[in-house]
Amino acid sequence: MKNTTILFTFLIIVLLTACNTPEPPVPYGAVPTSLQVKWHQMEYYMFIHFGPNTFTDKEWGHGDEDPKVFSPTHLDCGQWARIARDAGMNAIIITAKHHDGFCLWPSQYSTHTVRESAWKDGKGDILRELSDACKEYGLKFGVYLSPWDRNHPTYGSDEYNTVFANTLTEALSNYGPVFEQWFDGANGEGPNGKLQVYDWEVFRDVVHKLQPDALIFGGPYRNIRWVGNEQGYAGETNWATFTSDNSIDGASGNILASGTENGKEWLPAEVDVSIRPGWFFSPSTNDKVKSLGKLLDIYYSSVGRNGNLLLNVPPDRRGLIHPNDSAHLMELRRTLDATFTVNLAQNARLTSKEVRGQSSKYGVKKLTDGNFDTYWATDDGKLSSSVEIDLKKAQTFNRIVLQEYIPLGQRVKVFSVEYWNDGAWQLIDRQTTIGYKRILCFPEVTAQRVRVNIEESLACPVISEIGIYKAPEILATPVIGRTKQGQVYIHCESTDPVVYYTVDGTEPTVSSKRYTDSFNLPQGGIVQAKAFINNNKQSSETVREDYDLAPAKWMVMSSEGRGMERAVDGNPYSVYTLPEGQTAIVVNFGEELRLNGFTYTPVNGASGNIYRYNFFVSRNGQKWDKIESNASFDNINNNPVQQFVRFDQPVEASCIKLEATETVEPGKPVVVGEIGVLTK
Ligand code: FUL
Ligand code: CA
Repeated sequence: MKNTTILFTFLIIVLLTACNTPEPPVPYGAVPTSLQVKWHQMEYYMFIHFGPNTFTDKEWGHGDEDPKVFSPTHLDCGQWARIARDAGMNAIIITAKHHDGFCLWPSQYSTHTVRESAWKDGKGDILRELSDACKEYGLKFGVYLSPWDRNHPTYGSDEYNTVFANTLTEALSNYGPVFEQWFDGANGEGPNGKLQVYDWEVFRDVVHKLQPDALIFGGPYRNIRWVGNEQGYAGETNWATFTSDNSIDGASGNILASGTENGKEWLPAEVDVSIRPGWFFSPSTNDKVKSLGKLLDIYYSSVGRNGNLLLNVPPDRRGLIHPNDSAHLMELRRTLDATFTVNLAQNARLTSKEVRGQSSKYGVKKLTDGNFDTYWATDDGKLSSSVEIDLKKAQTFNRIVLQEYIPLGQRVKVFSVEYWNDGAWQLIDRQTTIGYKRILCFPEVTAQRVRVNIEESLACPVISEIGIYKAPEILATPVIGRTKQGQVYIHCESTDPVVYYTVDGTEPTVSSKRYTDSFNLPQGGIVQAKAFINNNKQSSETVREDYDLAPAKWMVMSSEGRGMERAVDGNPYSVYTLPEGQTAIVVNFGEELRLNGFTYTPVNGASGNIYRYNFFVSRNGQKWDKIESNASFDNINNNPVQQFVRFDQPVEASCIKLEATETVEPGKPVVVGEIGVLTK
């Protein structure tokens, strides 16, 4: 009797609790597969571009290179894997076959492989060595294969589709589990000049059959989308949902970067970018490995914007990752660790007016329990809500991390973050999407109370985690640029600095104008900028650009020669090389100007820089007056900086002509970074 009572009471309690716990929110819109959820959780992994191009200094090999050029002297995939692991990455994807058709394994279906190379007397297999190394270091393994093949004799015929399916079969059968199959979208001509129509259905079937757990990048049957650029940036708005038209190139970069709100498919963005200017190693880029500031900026613009970061680290000719690349990767790791180890919200007091069914199962405590699978949610139909975070004492922070519980879909459309200061809420930032992970970066704030507002959501918000962090701020020197139309941009290779600028020749301070957006300066002026971090306690040097009239309407008059517009596009780094035999460049202003002089911007290290010159002006383009005769840009060889030439007296002109009478190395084609005028 007693037992029955106990059982009965127990049952009642169970039933009551069950009734009190509301149902979880129903999924909204397109949702990820469980494989896609796992993929999101990978966040950051390594791309390896390696092959004959490593040795020939090419980005796209032609497929006619001697396979013997492939001859790494100290190849060690264990070194790559160890560096990837130490960098905090959790997978490696390798270019098993790039556009040159060279296979990094001894494929039976090609004669352009490691077997024909000088490496290990043709007995080596890089897919074997790398997949083994990945296992040893606990990394997942992924395969990049370019369907475009500039070597294979069958390319451009039906037969090639079978060859490629066989090639794919080899790569996916013999090296253990593959987490991602990467198909490159570039598609050009094969060795016989023919294009190929790919049989994507067959390729997809091979992947599904041999590696059912692999996600596909590229092609019409993809599960992951390209972000639309190779610079490392996802859109500030980035929906993982996407409505595709089934053609890879059909979507423009912007749509690929931002996804589609209410898109039909779950097709999250992967951000592929190289740590060097090119995808393959070149000795010429050893000093151009992206800086810590730039890498952090890329991290926050990819992982911090609901995308995965596939960072390319190309091994050198020894077959090892160069020390410059690994040093920058480790700096990045250390900075991220220093940033994200202590969550200031961990022991905070969280409150919200809206909790789904007032049930602790969906309560705000779930936001800081470190568990992605538990979440705070509101009642259905409640599409906006706030969470207040009391840090219990004033804390300094500059990063906020938010995560949506994406197995139920991506929902948040507008959100903002505020802090309590002097009796009022102050806005820190207002943004659009969150998705799997969103990291907001902002200058340091010191406050005890923070409020996260979900302002608009497609369905009731479902948030897994909130974190508040303090990142060490990284300083960078601003770079100033101006477009042909006269729009001035100031850019910093780091997320952290606040930039102040002046246009009146005075030194910028924290009371000067704060740079947020480009501004118009077509008539010119002196732009000076300075970057500040750590609440203005630390600053960069001041950088300065002296601008005269913007070349908005100007045209280079030349009967031939491609790229002549580069001499007057406002960009000193874009270069016009005059056609062989032509030594003069004529610029038409499209209006009459009163000139006090002109400027010539040479090209760093170029032998075609102008050393001696004649300079003419004209009011009609027919009759020319010579202003300077066989003058020289002294020391331009040793110090190729912008040259300023002032005339003895002002002249009226609608056209100017700069004629080189001698280049730095006589007889070389003349180069022009930019031509400008002095009107002030
Ligand atoms: C591009 C290729 O053409 C590049 O060479 C590189 O492999 C990059 C990842 O994809 O489409
Ligand atoms: Ca949680």
